[in-house]
Amino acid sequence: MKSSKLIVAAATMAVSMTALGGGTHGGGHGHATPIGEPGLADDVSRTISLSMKDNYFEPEFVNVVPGETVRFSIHNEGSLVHEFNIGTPDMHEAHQEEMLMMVDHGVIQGGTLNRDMMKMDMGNGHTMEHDDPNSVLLAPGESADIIWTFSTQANLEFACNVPGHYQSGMYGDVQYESGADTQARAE
Ligand SMILES: [Cu+2]
Repeated sequence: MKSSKLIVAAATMAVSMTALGGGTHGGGHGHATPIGEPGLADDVSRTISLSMKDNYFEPEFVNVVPGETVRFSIHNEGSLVHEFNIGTPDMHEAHQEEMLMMVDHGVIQGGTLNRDMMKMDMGNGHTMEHDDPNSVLLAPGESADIIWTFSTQANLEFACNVPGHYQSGMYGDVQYESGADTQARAE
């Protein structure tokens, strides 16, 4: 994992193709992911509607209960491509390097998302397909649902990792409502 200082430097340089080879964004430690897991529609306790604007989310934070399964109904109401991604700040930072490559390759061009190009083999068996269950990439006017079961307390944010968007404030906190104070210190 790179330190947070490096992301700014990385944004100014070409990112090597190997950055795509990192595997799933959340699985870096080989243990049960702390961020939760994809949920089942039958378990959904409520729907949270989230709007994407240029460049911020509305609302700017969400409250969840540990173990709760939430349906996020996400709408891109901006004029740019935006991402919704549930993860830790470290995960978002790593993901921003991959997103930078998608811009470098023309997959994301302002308000245009080239889904065909996302499926192309980059020559190393990897694609720029954006199919992780904790994230979705939306062109202007598009909507999507993500059903997510939250684990116990973790330092989570929902964020847009399109280059520059996180830095301009396009992220929000996942706040745990109750019963989670015992683990609140877990970074
Ligand atoms: Cu964005």
